[in-house]
Amino acid sequence: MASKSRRQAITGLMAGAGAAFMGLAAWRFAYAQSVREIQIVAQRFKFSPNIIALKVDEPVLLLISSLDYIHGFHVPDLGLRSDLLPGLVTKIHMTPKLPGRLDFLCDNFCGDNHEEMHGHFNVEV
Ligand SMILES: [Cu+2]
Repeated sequence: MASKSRRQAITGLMAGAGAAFMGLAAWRFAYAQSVREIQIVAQRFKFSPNIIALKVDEPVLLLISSLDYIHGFHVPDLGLRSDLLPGLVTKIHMTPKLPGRLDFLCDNFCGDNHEEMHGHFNVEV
């Protein structure tokens, strides 16, 4: 009797874990379907594009490539930054929560016109 109920408990646990896994898989699939991908190219001394429209609560995946240097990608208002290694695609997930302008900039000194290397997101409702 005890072993039967334990077996039922274990079966129940496995079913629960399976359901949780399926739920996670479904969520990941739904997220992958809905996330908008935005390609950004970094090279001395610009980001292309450098003005990007976003929507509040819309998840996006930034795919950032550097062509020539380990530039930085920094969004001060979100406390978000990453190094951009040439030859790799740097992936950054973000979902803006407020409308307005979000500046981004290169924060790795990359040469004489480094200060010109910046852009911004326009986040609209
Ligand atoms: Cu740079």
